[in-house]
Amino acid sequence: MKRALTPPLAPYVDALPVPRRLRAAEHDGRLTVHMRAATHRFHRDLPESTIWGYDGTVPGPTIEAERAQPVTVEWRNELDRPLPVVVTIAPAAADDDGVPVQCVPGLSGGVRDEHAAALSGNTVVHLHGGLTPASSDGWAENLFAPGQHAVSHYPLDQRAALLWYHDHVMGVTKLDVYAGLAGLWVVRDERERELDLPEGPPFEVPLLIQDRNFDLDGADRLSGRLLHKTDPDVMEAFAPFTVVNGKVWPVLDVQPATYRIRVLNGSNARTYRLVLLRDDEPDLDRIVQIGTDHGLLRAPVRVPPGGLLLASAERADLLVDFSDLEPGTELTMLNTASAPFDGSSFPAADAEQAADLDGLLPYPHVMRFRVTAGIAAQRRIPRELATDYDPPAADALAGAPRRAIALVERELDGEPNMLTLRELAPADDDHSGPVVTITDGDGTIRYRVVAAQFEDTTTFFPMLDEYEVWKIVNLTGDTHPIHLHLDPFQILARHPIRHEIPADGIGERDLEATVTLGRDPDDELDHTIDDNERGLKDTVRVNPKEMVEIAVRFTTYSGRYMYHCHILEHEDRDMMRPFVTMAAELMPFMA
Ligand SMILES: [Cu+2]
Repeated sequence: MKRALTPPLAPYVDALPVPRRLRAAEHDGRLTVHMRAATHRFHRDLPESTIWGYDGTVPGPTIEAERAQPVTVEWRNELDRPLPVVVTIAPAAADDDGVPVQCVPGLSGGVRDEHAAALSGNTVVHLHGGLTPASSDGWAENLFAPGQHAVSHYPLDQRAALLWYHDHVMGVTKLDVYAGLAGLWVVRDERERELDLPEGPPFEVPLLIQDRNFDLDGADRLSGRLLHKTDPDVMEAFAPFTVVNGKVWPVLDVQPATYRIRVLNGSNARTYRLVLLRDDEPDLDRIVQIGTDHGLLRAPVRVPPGGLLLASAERADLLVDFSDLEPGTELTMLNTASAPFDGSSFPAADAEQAADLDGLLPYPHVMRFRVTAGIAAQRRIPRELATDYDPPAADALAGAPRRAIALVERELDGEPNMLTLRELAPADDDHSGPVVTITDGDGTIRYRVVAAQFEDTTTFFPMLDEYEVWKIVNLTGDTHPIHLHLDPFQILARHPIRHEIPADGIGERDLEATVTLGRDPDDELDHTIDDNERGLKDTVRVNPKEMVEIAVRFTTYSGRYMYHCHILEHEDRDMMRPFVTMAAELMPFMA
Protein backbone atom coordinates (compact mmCIF):
# COMPACT_ATOMS: atom_id res chain seq x y z
CA MET A 1 0.00 0.00 0.00
CA LYS A 2 1.81 3.13 -1.20
CA ARG A 3 -0.86 5.73 -0.41
CA ALA A 4 -0.04 8.44 2.09
CA LEU A 5 -2.10 9.80 4.94
CA THR A 6 -2.83 13.48 5.48
CA PRO A 7 -0.56 14.66 8.29
CA PRO A 8 -2.60 15.64 11.38
CA LEU A 9 0.14 18.14 12.29
CA ALA A 10 1.52 20.93 10.11
CA PRO A 11 5.11 20.22 9.06
CA TYR A 12 7.91 22.77 9.28
CA VAL A 13 6.23 25.24 11.64
CA ASP A 14 8.28 24.80 14.82
CA ALA A 15 11.82 26.14 14.94
CA LEU A 16 14.43 23.43 15.45
CA PRO A 17 15.44 23.58 19.11
CA VAL A 18 19.12 23.25 19.92
CA PRO A 19 19.63 21.47 23.25
CA ARG A 20 21.26 23.46 26.04
CA ARG A 21 25.04 23.02 26.11
CA LEU A 22 26.60 21.84 29.34
CA ARG A 23 30.34 22.36 29.07
CA ALA A 24 32.30 20.22 31.50
CA ALA A 25 35.29 22.60 31.56
CA GLU A 26 33.11 25.34 33.02
CA HIS A 27 32.28 23.05 35.95
CA ASP A 28 35.78 21.67 36.64
CA GLY A 29 34.66 18.42 35.06
CA ARG A 30 32.06 17.77 37.74
CA LEU A 31 28.48 17.76 36.51
CA THR A 32 25.16 17.02 38.13
CA VAL A 33 22.30 15.89 35.92
CA HIS A 34 18.81 15.54 37.38
CA MET A 35 16.48 12.97 35.87
CA ARG A 36 13.06 14.50 36.20
CA ALA A 37 9.51 14.15 35.03
CA ALA A 38 8.53 17.33 33.21
CA THR A 39 6.32 18.60 30.44
CA HIS A 40 7.41 19.09 26.85
CA ARG A 41 5.60 20.29 23.75
CA PHE A 42 6.49 18.16 20.72
CA HIS A 43 4.65 20.41 18.26
CA ARG A 44 3.00 23.83 18.23
CA ASP A 45 -0.45 22.25 17.83
CA LEU A 46 -0.03 19.42 20.34
CA PRO A 47 -0.93 19.66 24.01
CA GLU A 48 1.98 19.34 26.40
CA SER A 49 3.34 15.83 26.94
CA THR A 50 4.66 14.47 30.19
CA ILE A 51 8.19 13.16 29.69
CA TRP A 52 11.11 11.79 31.65
CA GLY A 53 14.18 13.82 30.77
CA TYR A 54 17.74 14.50 31.81
CA ASP A 55 17.42 17.87 33.54
CA GLY A 56 13.75 17.55 32.62
CA THR A 57 14.30 18.26 28.92
CA VAL A 58 13.90 16.36 25.63
CA PRO A 59 16.62 15.85 24.54
CA GLY A 60 18.77 16.26 27.63
CA PRO A 61 21.51 18.90 27.70
CA THR A 62 24.37 18.37 25.24
CA ILE A 63 27.41 17.67 27.38
CA GLU A 64 30.64 18.94 25.84
CA ALA A 65 34.02 17.74 27.00
CA GLU A 66 37.65 17.75 25.93
CA ARG A 67 39.59 14.66 25.07
CA ALA A 68 41.44 13.25 28.12
CA GLN A 69 39.85 15.72 30.51
CA PRO A 70 37.85 13.43 32.77
CA VAL A 71 34.24 14.18 33.58
CA THR A 72 32.37 12.98 36.64
CA VAL A 73 28.61 13.04 36.47
CA GLU A 74 26.29 12.65 39.38
CA TRP A 75 23.17 11.20 37.81
CA ARG A 76 20.41 12.08 40.25
CA ASN A 77 17.28 10.02 39.84
CA GLU A 78 14.53 12.43 40.85
CA LEU A 79 11.80 10.82 38.77
CA ASP A 80 8.65 11.28 40.80
CA ARG A 81 5.96 10.23 38.33
CA PRO A 82 5.35 6.82 36.75
CA LEU A 83 6.34 6.05 33.17
CA PRO A 84 4.75 8.80 31.05
CA VAL A 85 4.23 6.48 28.07
CA VAL A 86 1.10 4.52 27.26
CA VAL A 87 2.23 1.07 26.14
CA THR A 88 -0.03 -1.20 24.12
CA ILE A 89 -0.08 -4.07 21.66
CA ALA A 90 -2.94 -3.44 19.24
CA PRO A 91 -5.13 -6.51 18.66
CA ALA A 92 -4.65 -6.41 14.88
CA ALA A 93 -1.85 -5.19 12.62
CA ALA A 94 -4.23 -3.10 10.48
CA ASP A 95 -7.45 -1.21 11.14
CA ASP A 96 -10.81 -1.69 9.37
CA ASP A 97 -9.62 0.45 6.45
CA GLY A 98 -6.52 -1.69 6.03
CA VAL A 99 -4.24 1.01 7.41
CA PRO A 100 -1.45 -0.45 9.56
CA VAL A 101 -2.15 0.56 13.16
CA GLN A 102 1.42 1.72 13.71
CA CYS A 103 0.86 4.48 11.12
CA VAL A 104 -1.86 6.19 13.16
CA PRO A 105 -2.17 7.68 16.65
CA GLY A 106 -4.27 6.18 19.41
CA LEU A 107 -4.50 2.74 20.97
CA SER A 108 -6.17 1.13 17.90
CA GLY A 109 -8.21 -1.12 20.18
CA GLY A 110 -5.28 -2.08 22.36
CA VAL A 111 -5.43 -2.01 26.13
CA ARG A 112 -2.96 -0.12 28.23
CA ASP A 113 -0.17 -2.36 29.55
CA GLU A 114 -0.55 -2.19 33.32
CA HIS A 115 2.94 -3.48 34.02
CA ALA A 116 4.37 -0.61 32.00
CA ALA A 117 2.03 1.86 33.71
CA ALA A 118 3.43 0.70 37.06
CA LEU A 119 7.07 1.45 36.17
CA SER A 120 8.29 3.97 38.72
CA GLY A 121 11.55 5.11 37.15
CA ASN A 122 14.43 2.73 37.81
CA THR A 123 17.28 3.91 35.62
CA VAL A 124 20.87 3.28 34.60
CA VAL A 125 22.84 5.57 32.28
CA HIS A 126 25.12 4.42 29.46
CA LEU A 127 27.43 6.75 27.57
CA HIS A 128 27.22 5.27 24.08
CA GLY A 129 30.61 5.42 22.39
CA GLY A 130 32.42 6.18 25.63
CA LEU A 131 35.71 4.46 26.42
CA THR A 132 34.49 4.02 29.98
CA PRO A 133 35.56 1.80 32.89
CA ALA A 134 33.10 -1.04 33.39
CA SER A 135 32.00 0.33 36.76
CA SER A 136 30.62 3.45 35.03
CA ASP A 137 29.46 1.88 31.76
CA GLY A 138 25.84 1.45 32.74
CA TRP A 139 25.44 -2.31 33.15
CA ALA A 140 21.78 -3.02 32.35
CA GLU A 141 21.05 -4.66 35.69
CA ASN A 142 22.75 -2.10 37.97
CA LEU A 143 19.71 0.07 38.51
CA PHE A 144 19.14 3.02 40.71
CA ALA A 145 15.61 3.78 41.84
CA PRO A 146 13.95 7.18 42.23
CA GLY A 147 15.68 8.89 45.14
CA GLN A 148 18.92 7.01 44.51
CA HIS A 149 21.84 8.49 42.66
CA ALA A 150 24.85 7.24 40.72
CA VAL A 151 28.26 8.83 40.24
CA SER A 152 29.91 7.86 36.95
CA HIS A 153 33.49 8.58 35.95
CA TYR A 154 34.25 9.20 32.29
CA PRO A 155 38.01 9.47 31.58
CA LEU A 156 37.25 10.37 27.92
CA ASP A 157 40.74 9.49 26.77
CA GLN A 158 39.41 9.03 23.26
CA ARG A 159 39.24 10.87 19.95
CA ALA A 160 36.71 13.63 19.31
CA ALA A 161 33.29 12.26 18.41
CA LEU A 162 29.56 12.68 18.87
CA LEU A 163 28.52 10.30 21.63
CA TRP A 164 25.18 10.08 23.36
CA TYR A 165 23.98 9.12 26.78
CA HIS A 166 20.77 7.22 27.33
CA ASP A 167 18.97 4.86 29.64
CA HIS A 168 19.92 1.17 29.45
CA VAL A 169 17.65 -0.67 31.93
CA MET A 170 17.26 -4.40 31.31
CA GLY A 171 13.95 -5.13 29.61
CA VAL A 172 12.63 -1.56 29.46
CA THR A 173 15.30 0.50 27.68
CA LYS A 174 12.75 0.85 24.87
CA LEU A 175 10.30 2.57 27.21
CA ASP A 176 12.74 4.71 29.19
CA VAL A 177 14.42 6.11 26.07
CA TYR A 178 11.02 6.61 24.45
CA ALA A 179 9.94 8.58 27.54
CA GLY A 180 12.79 11.00 26.82
CA LEU A 181 15.91 9.73 28.56
CA ALA A 182 18.51 10.54 25.90
CA GLY A 183 20.98 13.33 25.26
CA LEU A 184 24.06 14.14 23.19
CA TRP A 185 27.66 14.21 24.38
CA VAL A 186 30.38 15.83 22.29
CA VAL A 187 34.07 15.06 22.78
CA ARG A 188 36.41 17.63 21.20
CA ASP A 189 40.11 17.48 20.45
CA GLU A 190 43.01 19.37 18.91
CA ARG A 191 42.88 17.55 15.58
CA GLU A 192 39.40 18.93 14.90
CA ARG A 193 40.59 22.43 15.83
CA GLU A 194 43.59 22.15 13.48
CA LEU A 195 41.07 21.49 10.72
CA ASP A 196 39.11 24.60 11.70
CA LEU A 197 35.80 22.80 11.83
CA PRO A 198 32.74 24.71 13.09
CA GLU A 199 32.37 24.37 16.84
CA GLY A 200 29.22 25.43 18.64
CA PRO A 201 26.40 27.69 17.47
CA PRO A 202 25.41 28.88 15.02
CA PHE A 203 27.36 26.80 12.48
CA GLU A 204 27.53 23.50 14.32
CA VAL A 205 24.06 21.99 14.74
CA PRO A 206 23.27 18.62 16.33
CA LEU A 207 20.24 16.66 15.10
CA LEU A 208 18.89 13.94 17.37
CA ILE A 209 16.29 12.12 15.27
CA GLN A 210 13.61 9.93 16.84
CA ASP A 211 10.11 8.74 15.99
CA ARG A 212 7.20 9.17 18.35
CA ASN A 213 3.48 8.42 18.47
CA PHE A 214 0.72 9.94 20.59
CA ASP A 215 -2.51 8.82 22.18
CA LEU A 216 -5.91 10.33 21.33
CA ASP A 217 -8.26 12.06 23.75
CA GLY A 218 -11.98 11.32 24.15
CA ALA A 219 -12.75 13.43 21.07
CA ASP A 220 -10.16 11.60 18.92
CA ARG A 221 -7.78 14.56 19.02
CA LEU A 222 -4.05 14.08 19.56
CA SER A 223 -3.61 14.22 23.33
CA GLY A 224 0.15 14.65 23.45
CA ARG A 225 0.45 11.56 25.65
CA LEU A 226 3.40 9.49 24.42
CA LEU A 227 2.33 6.14 22.97
CA HIS A 228 4.49 3.05 22.39
CA LYS A 229 2.31 0.88 20.16
CA THR A 230 3.21 -2.43 18.60
CA ASP A 231 1.05 -5.02 16.85
CA PRO A 232 0.77 -8.78 16.47
CA ASP A 233 3.00 -8.79 13.39
CA VAL A 234 5.65 -6.23 14.34
CA MET A 235 7.22 -6.29 17.80
CA GLU A 236 9.11 -3.02 17.31
CA ALA A 237 7.42 0.39 17.64
CA PHE A 238 7.72 2.37 14.40
CA ALA A 239 6.03 5.64 15.24
CA PRO A 240 4.59 7.90 12.54
CA PHE A 241 5.98 11.28 13.65
CA THR A 242 9.65 12.10 13.19
CA VAL A 243 10.95 14.28 16.01
CA VAL A 244 14.21 16.22 15.68
CA ASN A 245 15.69 17.63 18.89
CA GLY A 246 12.27 17.18 20.47
CA LYS A 247 10.05 18.78 17.79
CA VAL A 248 7.92 17.09 15.15
CA TRP A 249 9.15 18.08 11.65
CA PRO A 250 10.92 21.32 12.62
CA VAL A 251 12.47 24.03 10.46
CA LEU A 252 15.92 25.60 10.83
CA ASP A 253 16.80 29.02 9.45
CA VAL A 254 20.34 28.89 8.09
CA GLN A 255 22.68 31.58 6.80
CA PRO A 256 24.24 31.15 3.34
CA ALA A 257 27.23 29.40 4.90
CA THR A 258 28.78 25.98 5.51
CA TYR A 259 27.21 24.22 8.48
CA ARG A 260 28.47 21.28 10.43
CA ILE A 261 25.44 19.07 11.02
CA ARG A 262 25.93 16.23 13.48
CA VAL A 263 23.25 13.62 13.12
CA LEU A 264 22.31 10.83 15.50
CA ASN A 265 19.52 8.34 14.95
CA GLY A 266 18.17 8.00 18.49
CA SER A 267 15.04 6.09 17.51
CA ASN A 268 14.03 2.85 19.18
CA ALA A 269 13.91 0.84 15.98
CA ARG A 270 13.51 2.98 12.87
CA THR A 271 16.29 3.28 10.29
CA TYR A 272 16.41 6.53 8.33
CA ARG A 273 17.70 7.08 4.84
CA LEU A 274 17.97 10.87 4.70
CA VAL A 275 17.62 12.69 1.41
CA LEU A 276 17.89 16.45 0.97
CA LEU A 277 15.50 17.87 -1.63
CA ARG A 278 15.49 21.28 -3.27
CA ASP A 279 12.68 22.08 -5.71
CA ASP A 280 11.65 18.42 -5.43
CA GLU A 281 15.03 17.25 -6.73
CA PRO A 282 17.67 15.43 -4.66
CA ASP A 283 20.39 17.85 -3.62
CA LEU A 284 22.89 15.56 -1.92
CA ASP A 285 26.00 17.01 -3.57
CA ARG A 286 26.12 19.88 -1.12
CA ILE A 287 26.71 17.39 1.69
CA VAL A 288 30.16 16.06 2.55
CA GLN A 289 30.51 13.53 5.33
CA ILE A 290 33.61 13.98 7.48
CA GLY A 291 32.92 11.71 10.42
CA THR A 292 31.09 8.65 11.65
CA ASP A 293 30.33 7.01 15.02
CA HIS A 294 33.78 7.51 16.56
CA GLY A 295 34.76 10.71 14.85
CA LEU A 296 36.66 11.82 11.78
CA LEU A 297 37.08 9.67 8.71
CA ARG A 298 40.48 9.67 7.02
CA ALA A 299 39.09 11.74 4.15
CA PRO A 300 35.77 13.41 3.34
CA VAL A 301 33.25 11.27 1.43
CA ARG A 302 29.97 11.79 -0.37
CA VAL A 303 26.92 10.26 1.21
CA PRO A 304 25.61 7.28 -0.80
CA PRO A 305 23.56 8.30 -3.87
CA GLY A 306 20.38 6.91 -2.30
CA GLY A 307 20.82 9.03 0.81
CA LEU A 308 22.43 8.91 4.24
CA LEU A 309 21.52 5.64 5.91
CA LEU A 310 21.51 5.65 9.71
CA ALA A 311 20.18 2.82 11.83
CA SER A 312 19.48 3.29 15.52
CA ALA A 313 22.56 4.73 17.29
CA GLU A 314 24.59 5.43 14.14
CA ARG A 315 26.03 8.94 13.76
CA ALA A 316 27.20 11.12 10.88
CA ASP A 317 29.25 14.31 10.94
CA LEU A 318 28.31 16.37 7.89
CA LEU A 319 29.42 19.61 6.28
CA VAL A 320 26.51 21.12 4.38
CA ASP A 321 27.20 24.06 2.10
CA PHE A 322 24.30 26.52 1.85
CA SER A 323 26.53 29.38 0.65
CA ASP A 324 25.28 29.48 -2.96
CA LEU A 325 21.60 29.69 -2.07
CA GLU A 326 19.29 32.68 -2.33
CA PRO A 327 17.40 33.87 0.75
CA GLY A 328 14.11 32.03 0.99
CA THR A 329 15.46 28.81 -0.54
CA GLU A 330 14.04 25.77 1.19
CA LEU A 331 15.73 22.39 1.47
CA THR A 332 13.64 19.57 2.83
CA MET A 333 15.07 16.50 4.50
CA LEU A 334 13.01 13.37 3.91
CA ASN A 335 13.30 9.78 5.02
CA THR A 336 12.92 7.07 2.36
CA ALA A 337 13.55 3.98 4.52
CA SER A 338 10.56 1.75 5.12
CA ALA A 339 10.19 -0.28 8.30
CA PRO A 340 11.15 -2.79 9.51
CA PHE A 341 14.22 -1.91 7.47
CA ASP A 342 15.66 -4.77 5.44
CA GLY A 343 18.46 -3.08 3.50
CA SER A 344 16.34 -2.43 0.40
CA SER A 345 17.30 0.54 -1.73
CA PHE A 346 15.06 3.44 -2.73
CA PRO A 347 15.97 6.01 -5.39
CA ALA A 348 16.60 9.48 -3.99
CA ALA A 349 14.82 10.98 -7.01
CA ASP A 350 11.57 9.37 -5.80
CA ALA A 351 11.87 10.65 -2.25
CA GLU A 352 8.72 12.77 -2.57
CA GLN A 353 6.81 9.51 -3.11
CA ALA A 354 8.47 7.61 -0.29
CA ALA A 355 5.34 7.42 1.87
CA ASP A 356 4.48 3.75 2.24
CA LEU A 357 1.85 2.62 4.72
CA ASP A 358 2.78 -1.05 4.53
CA GLY A 359 6.36 0.04 5.07
CA LEU A 360 5.18 1.84 8.23
CA LEU A 361 6.33 5.14 6.76
CA PRO A 362 3.19 7.30 6.55
CA TYR A 363 5.15 10.58 6.53
CA PRO A 364 8.63 10.82 5.00
CA HIS A 365 9.02 14.33 6.52
CA VAL A 366 12.03 14.89 8.76
CA MET A 367 12.81 18.62 8.78
CA ARG A 368 13.43 21.65 6.59
CA PHE A 369 16.29 24.14 6.20
CA ARG A 370 15.31 27.69 5.16
CA VAL A 371 18.04 29.99 3.90
CA THR A 372 18.03 33.53 5.28
CA ALA A 373 19.79 36.64 4.01
CA GLY A 374 23.41 37.03 4.99
CA ILE A 375 26.95 37.24 3.74
CA ALA A 376 27.94 34.03 1.98
CA ALA A 377 30.54 32.14 3.98
CA GLN A 378 31.76 28.96 2.38
CA ARG A 379 34.23 26.91 4.33
CA ARG A 380 37.16 25.04 2.81
CA ILE A 381 36.83 21.30 3.26
CA PRO A 382 40.11 19.70 4.33
CA ARG A 383 41.28 16.86 2.08
CA GLU A 384 42.88 14.91 4.88
CA LEU A 385 40.99 14.45 8.12
CA ALA A 386 41.98 11.73 10.60
CA THR A 387 45.61 10.59 10.64
CA ASP A 388 45.43 8.43 13.76
CA TYR A 389 44.10 5.14 12.45
CA ASP A 390 44.61 2.69 9.60
CA PRO A 391 42.68 -0.35 8.49
CA PRO A 392 43.99 -3.28 10.55
CA ALA A 393 46.92 -5.01 8.84
CA ALA A 394 46.41 -8.53 7.52
CA ASP A 395 49.17 -9.95 9.70
CA ALA A 396 47.59 -8.41 12.81
CA LEU A 397 44.39 -10.29 11.96
CA ALA A 398 45.92 -13.57 10.76
CA GLY A 399 46.06 -15.18 14.18
CA ALA A 400 43.29 -13.13 15.75
CA PRO A 401 40.62 -15.02 17.69
CA ARG A 402 37.43 -15.55 15.67
CA ARG A 403 34.01 -15.26 17.27
CA ALA A 404 30.69 -16.07 15.64
CA ILE A 405 27.20 -14.82 16.40
CA ALA A 406 23.98 -15.78 14.62
CA LEU A 407 20.97 -13.44 14.58
CA VAL A 408 17.75 -15.44 14.49
CA GLU A 409 14.01 -14.95 14.44
CA ARG A 410 12.18 -17.35 16.69
CA GLU A 411 8.50 -18.05 16.23
CA LEU A 412 6.45 -17.97 19.40
CA ASP A 413 2.94 -19.22 20.05
CA GLY A 414 0.43 -16.39 20.38
CA GLU A 415 3.08 -13.65 20.34
CA PRO A 416 4.99 -11.74 17.68
CA ASN A 417 8.20 -13.41 16.57
CA MET A 418 11.20 -12.82 18.78
CA LEU A 419 14.35 -11.39 17.22
CA THR A 420 17.26 -12.71 19.20
CA LEU A 421 20.79 -14.11 18.90
CA ARG A 422 22.87 -17.20 19.47
CA GLU A 423 26.52 -17.17 20.49
CA LEU A 424 28.45 -19.90 18.73
CA ALA A 425 31.63 -21.86 19.48
CA PRO A 426 33.34 -24.55 17.40
CA ALA A 427 31.79 -27.95 18.11
CA ASP A 428 33.88 -30.98 19.04
CA ASP A 429 34.01 -33.77 16.49
CA ASP A 430 31.87 -35.96 18.72
CA HIS A 431 29.24 -33.26 19.27
CA SER A 432 25.89 -34.83 18.42
CA GLY A 433 23.31 -32.02 18.83
CA PRO A 434 22.25 -29.40 16.27
CA VAL A 435 25.09 -27.51 14.61
CA VAL A 436 25.54 -24.35 12.59
CA THR A 437 27.90 -25.05 9.73
CA ILE A 438 29.56 -21.96 8.31
CA THR A 439 31.68 -22.13 5.19
CA ASP A 440 33.68 -18.98 4.56
CA GLY A 441 37.24 -17.80 3.99
CA ASP A 442 38.31 -19.61 7.15
CA GLY A 443 37.07 -22.96 5.83
CA THR A 444 34.09 -25.00 6.99
CA ILE A 445 33.50 -24.89 10.72
CA ARG A 446 30.78 -26.65 12.70
CA TYR A 447 29.51 -24.56 15.59
CA ARG A 448 27.27 -25.32 18.53
CA VAL A 449 25.20 -22.77 20.44
CA VAL A 450 26.90 -21.78 23.69
CA ALA A 451 24.57 -18.98 24.76
CA ALA A 452 21.05 -17.91 23.85
CA GLN A 453 19.97 -15.54 26.60
CA PHE A 454 21.50 -12.58 28.36
CA GLU A 455 21.74 -14.49 31.64
CA ASP A 456 23.60 -17.45 30.12
CA THR A 457 27.20 -17.86 31.17
CA THR A 458 29.70 -15.50 29.58
CA THR A 459 31.61 -17.04 26.69
CA PHE A 460 33.48 -14.04 25.22
CA PHE A 461 36.64 -13.08 27.13
CA PRO A 462 38.60 -10.76 24.81
CA MET A 463 42.17 -9.99 25.80
CA LEU A 464 43.03 -6.31 26.00
CA ASP A 465 45.08 -4.85 23.14
CA GLU A 466 44.62 -7.90 20.92
CA TYR A 467 42.65 -7.81 17.68
CA GLU A 468 39.64 -10.09 17.36
CA VAL A 469 37.46 -10.82 14.35
CA TRP A 470 33.74 -11.09 15.05
CA LYS A 471 31.51 -12.67 12.42
CA ILE A 472 27.88 -11.66 12.68
CA VAL A 473 25.57 -13.83 10.59
CA ASN A 474 22.06 -12.54 9.94
CA LEU A 475 19.52 -15.35 9.46
CA THR A 476 16.52 -12.99 9.84
CA GLY A 477 14.64 -10.83 7.33
CA ASP A 478 15.50 -7.51 9.02
CA THR A 479 18.59 -5.32 9.29
CA HIS A 480 20.06 -5.26 12.81
CA PRO A 481 22.39 -2.48 14.02
CA ILE A 482 24.87 -4.35 16.22
CA HIS A 483 26.60 -2.23 18.87
CA LEU A 484 29.66 -3.07 20.95
CA HIS A 485 30.39 -1.22 24.17
CA LEU A 486 33.91 0.05 25.02
CA ASP A 487 36.08 0.37 21.92
CA PRO A 488 35.21 1.11 18.30
CA PHE A 489 35.77 -1.41 15.52
CA GLN A 490 36.35 -1.43 11.79
CA ILE A 491 34.21 -3.26 9.28
CA LEU A 492 36.31 -5.81 7.39
CA ALA A 493 33.72 -7.36 5.11
CA ARG A 494 30.08 -7.58 4.27
CA HIS A 495 29.53 -10.95 2.61
CA PRO A 496 26.36 -12.07 0.87
CA ILE A 497 25.43 -15.49 2.26
CA ARG A 498 23.02 -18.30 1.57
CA HIS A 499 21.54 -20.06 4.50
CA GLU A 500 19.30 -23.02 5.08
CA ILE A 501 17.44 -23.63 8.31
CA PRO A 502 15.48 -26.88 8.60
CA ALA A 503 11.95 -26.86 10.01
CA ASP A 504 12.23 -26.44 13.79
CA GLY A 505 15.89 -25.46 13.30
CA ILE A 506 15.48 -22.50 15.65
CA GLY A 507 14.69 -23.91 19.06
CA GLU A 508 14.38 -22.22 22.41
CA ARG A 509 18.15 -22.42 22.76
CA ASP A 510 19.43 -24.43 19.83
CA LEU A 511 20.07 -23.60 16.24
CA GLU A 512 20.59 -25.75 13.21
CA ALA A 513 21.64 -24.00 10.02
CA THR A 514 23.98 -24.18 7.07
CA VAL A 515 25.60 -20.93 5.98
CA THR A 516 27.79 -20.49 2.91
CA LEU A 517 29.31 -17.43 1.30
CA GLY A 518 27.66 -16.48 -1.97
CA ARG A 519 24.64 -14.69 -3.19
CA ASP A 520 21.16 -16.11 -2.89
CA PRO A 521 19.47 -15.96 -6.34
CA ASP A 522 16.59 -13.80 -5.06
CA ASP A 523 18.82 -11.49 -3.05
CA GLU A 524 18.75 -7.93 -4.40
CA LEU A 525 20.95 -6.23 -1.81
CA ASP A 526 24.42 -5.16 -2.89
CA HIS A 527 26.15 -6.00 0.43
CA THR A 528 28.86 -3.40 -0.08
CA ILE A 529 30.60 -1.38 2.61
CA ASP A 530 29.73 2.26 2.01
CA ASP A 531 32.58 4.80 1.98
CA ASN A 532 31.14 6.41 5.11
CA GLU A 533 31.42 3.07 6.94
CA ARG A 534 35.20 2.88 6.45
CA GLY A 535 35.89 4.63 9.71
CA LEU A 536 35.81 3.84 13.40
CA LYS A 537 32.34 2.50 14.13
CA ASP A 538 30.56 1.28 17.23
CA THR A 539 27.34 0.21 15.52
CA VAL A 540 27.11 -1.69 12.24
CA ARG A 541 24.08 -2.60 10.16
CA VAL A 542 23.90 -6.32 9.46
CA ASN A 543 21.45 -6.85 6.61
CA PRO A 544 19.45 -9.96 5.74
CA LYS A 545 21.40 -12.69 3.95
CA GLU A 546 24.62 -11.14 5.11
CA MET A 547 27.64 -11.92 7.26
CA VAL A 548 29.48 -8.89 8.55
CA GLU A 549 33.04 -9.28 9.80
CA ILE A 550 34.46 -6.65 12.11
CA ALA A 551 37.91 -6.22 13.64
CA VAL A 552 37.84 -4.98 17.20
CA ARG A 553 40.63 -4.41 19.68
CA PHE A 554 39.48 -3.70 23.21
CA THR A 555 41.78 -1.47 25.22
CA THR A 556 42.33 0.15 28.57
CA TYR A 557 39.63 -1.32 30.80
CA SER A 558 39.06 -4.83 32.07
CA GLY A 559 35.56 -5.73 33.04
CA ARG A 560 32.07 -6.73 32.15
CA TYR A 561 30.50 -5.03 29.13
CA MET A 562 27.66 -5.69 26.71
CA TYR A 563 27.10 -5.99 23.00
CA HIS A 564 23.64 -5.95 21.47
CA CYS A 565 21.33 -5.02 18.67
CA HIS A 566 20.49 -1.32 19.01
CA ILE A 567 16.88 -1.85 18.03
CA LEU A 568 15.75 -1.30 21.60
CA GLU A 569 12.86 -3.74 21.35
CA HIS A 570 15.40 -6.41 20.33
CA GLU A 571 18.02 -5.62 22.95
CA ASP A 572 15.34 -5.70 25.65
CA ARG A 573 14.52 -9.29 24.72
CA ASP A 574 17.82 -11.10 24.61
CA MET A 575 19.43 -9.69 21.48
CA MET A 576 22.08 -8.64 23.98
CA ARG A 577 24.99 -10.47 25.59
CA PRO A 578 27.87 -9.80 27.98
CA PHE A 579 31.57 -9.95 27.26
CA VAL A 580 34.43 -9.60 29.72
CA THR A 581 37.63 -7.88 28.71
CA MET A 582 40.72 -9.34 30.36
CA ALA A 583 44.18 -7.97 31.01
CA ALA A 584 46.72 -10.23 29.26
CA GLU A 585 48.55 -11.02 32.49
CA LEU A 586 45.43 -12.66 33.91
CA MET A 587 44.89 -15.00 30.96
CA PRO A 588 47.19 -17.77 32.30
CA PHE A 589 45.04 -17.91 35.41
CA MET A 590 41.78 -18.43 33.54
CA ALA A 591 40.41 -21.98 33.48
CU1 LIG B 1 17.86 -6.39 16.13
